[in-house]
Amino acid sequence: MTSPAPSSRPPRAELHVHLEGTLEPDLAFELAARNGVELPYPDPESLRAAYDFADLPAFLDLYTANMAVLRTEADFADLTRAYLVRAARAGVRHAEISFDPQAHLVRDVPLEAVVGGITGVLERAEADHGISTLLIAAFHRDKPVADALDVLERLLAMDAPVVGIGLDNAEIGYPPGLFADLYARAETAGLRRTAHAGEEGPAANVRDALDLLHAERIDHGIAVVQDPALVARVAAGQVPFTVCPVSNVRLRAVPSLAEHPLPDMIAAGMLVSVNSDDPPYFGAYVDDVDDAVTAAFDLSRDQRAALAAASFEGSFLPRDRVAAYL
Ligand code: ES4
Ligand code: ZN
Repeated sequence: MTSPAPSSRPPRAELHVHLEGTLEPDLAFELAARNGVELPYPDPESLRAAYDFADLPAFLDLYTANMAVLRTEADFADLTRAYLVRAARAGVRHAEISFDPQAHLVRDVPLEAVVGGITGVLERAEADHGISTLLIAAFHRDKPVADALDVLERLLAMDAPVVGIGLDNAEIGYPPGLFADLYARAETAGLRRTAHAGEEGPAANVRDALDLLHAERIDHGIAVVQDPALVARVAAGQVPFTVCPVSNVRLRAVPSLAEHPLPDMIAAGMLVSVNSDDPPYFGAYVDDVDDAVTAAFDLSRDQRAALAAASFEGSFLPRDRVAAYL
């Protein structure tokens, strides 16, 4: 897909993007060659052709397998830089990027290499790419909470520049309440809190993320529409929801964009932003997602401007920084 120059789009923030999910097939092959890692595909085109997913677990299998090419601090720096270059073209002025520390520790990649590679580039993101950034450490809900707590303590001990924590991976069978201790520790440490909930799981997971984890923001959360009382609550409280409509279609959480609950969430007065999730895997960076949503729901210029404003309003930036973007 081609994208017009950033000036033709309203400035926006991106609040829901997995750094490891921004790995383009070309870069995957470049890093594989550099690190002597064998990918089970002959070329980048064949890898991209495999990006056809039956559900979230099928996507997570390939997403996790491709991480084998990420080994050194330079790899994480290159990955981060490539995302920022493309995000700038999409009109992104502020990005809250999550990464999966556990996915690299299990492969014996040092936490220092992961954090060092990412933050070295993020420190220069404003000067080099015109994008302010915040980093979120996401934890795997299908792993024991003790693992997550251990990694969080390590991040705190090394004074890693993370603004907050998230919770990702397969949702079914791993309800939010399992991570109450992790979120309590993060809250005590002064970290911000988001969590994937109601992506493939029920509305109760959204409620539990709010009540049991004290999540300040919900990633996806599309199942909320199954519970009108909860919709009223999150609308009244202006809880930010970072929705990824193309991701939801590509992972078959919803049958089509036309049937996506985004318009209902907006109509209910919820604070909703539109995001990419894992752009190359789902064939859409956030400008492509904006275009797809605009076409599917025939959004007006005002509605698009409201979504762009909501992307900043739902951020973890201080209020004066948000105001400067609006
Ligand atoms: C993810 Cl789409 C999605 N859902 C849950 N966890 C994830 N990690 C990366 N992408
Ligand atoms: Zn996600």
